[in-house]
Amino acid sequence: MKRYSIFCTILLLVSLFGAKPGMTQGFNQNQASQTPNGGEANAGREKDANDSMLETTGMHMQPTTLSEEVEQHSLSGTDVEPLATPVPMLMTMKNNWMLMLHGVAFLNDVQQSGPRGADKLFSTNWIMFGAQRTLGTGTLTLRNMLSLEPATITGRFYPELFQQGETAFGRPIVDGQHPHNFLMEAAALYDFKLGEHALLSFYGGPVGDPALGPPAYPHRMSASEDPIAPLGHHLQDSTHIASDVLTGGITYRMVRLEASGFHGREPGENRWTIEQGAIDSWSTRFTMNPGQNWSGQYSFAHLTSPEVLQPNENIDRMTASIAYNLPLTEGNWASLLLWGRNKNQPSGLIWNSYLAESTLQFAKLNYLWGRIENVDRTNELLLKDMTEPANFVESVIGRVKAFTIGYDRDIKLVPRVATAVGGQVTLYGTPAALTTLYGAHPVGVLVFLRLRLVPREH
Ligand SMILES: [Cu+2]
Repeated sequence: MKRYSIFCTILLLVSLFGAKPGMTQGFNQNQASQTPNGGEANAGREKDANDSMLETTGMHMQPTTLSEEVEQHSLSGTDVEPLATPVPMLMTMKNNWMLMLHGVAFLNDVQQSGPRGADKLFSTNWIMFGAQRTLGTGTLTLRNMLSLEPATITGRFYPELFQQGETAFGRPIVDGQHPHNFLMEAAALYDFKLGEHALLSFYGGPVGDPALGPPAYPHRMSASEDPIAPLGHHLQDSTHIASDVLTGGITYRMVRLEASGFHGREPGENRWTIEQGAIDSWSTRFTMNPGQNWSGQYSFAHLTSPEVLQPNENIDRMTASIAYNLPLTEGNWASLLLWGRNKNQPSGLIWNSYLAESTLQFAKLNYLWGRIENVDRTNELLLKDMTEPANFVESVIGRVKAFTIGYDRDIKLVPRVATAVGGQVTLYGTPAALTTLYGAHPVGVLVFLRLRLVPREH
């Protein structure tokens, strides 16, 4: 525990110490390259790395190859998006460091209908500090991501009909989503160029995001305005906060292959602490980014004893996804198709989840989005407010459908903080086995205030 605390403290200090003074400069990703090793950016950096360099040179920063996208490390873990995806963040140069800061906070009020519906006011949020520089012949990146959700989501979960996964007060969470950990990520990354078209990458940290699935929902552009978790979270991208993660990857032209080792147990209920454990689980991911607008991945993981209530159970998780991003003159259009599947061992229980989501930003200040899900649920949903019986055998109870549509609009209040008010409606289709408990078509309505750090030009 002690060595991790030291590691995290150093990372936090490095990012905070450097990041704070420089952040008065706001840079748009479209106007400056954030890849220290990326061609012109590197030449410029070596010549004169002063605070205003990027602003004055106006270099192009949109990655043009998968290697450049990987090296930017603007998402969680080693995740990538289509090359044309904009990344809202503040960035600047300080000495030899490129400093990055991005984050988002939603203040949400949710109201749900039906016998199991609940209401709550809560906030979902995260902030990420990044620092990047050339080191030796490669690029070193340090990253620290924090969330205040352990404080802003009271009662250990927020209401979300049909959501399951993890525990609250020793019971399975039913119709709710747990908060993220205070320490979402503390990691160091090193990328080493192997010739013109190949990149060798290493990633590691006491808390990190192994190579599994697409970028987790809080970080991907196609879900940028939807504050709540997909119902398929625990079949798709829930490993984005894992302990003791090590990843190696090799990128060649438009393809990348990665392998990770990590501790398989999900974070415990105390979301303030850092956990640790043996590296007992692994994942592997194949990524392909053909052209500027597409990104696809296939990944497989073996999770050892992920759930505290079923310590003898392991999970094989498989995911595949295709993301598409099209920048528009006054906005952006980001979409994702995603399949995730769990196979519980030794029971052999197989459950699937399907997701389609899309977010359209138009006329600069407006966002329209939707998410469609079709997700297998288990009989854990029958255990609401109950302690799990000792002889409980999990089985699939039916497939839930969820359709979400939402809209928000930025209002100009504070420089560098995109402030929006908006809301979304989710219509659910209940499987036959659950209609008496939920009603056939319960509805969830959520209104929110959203704050996002953005460059000054916004
Ligand atoms: Cu999550």
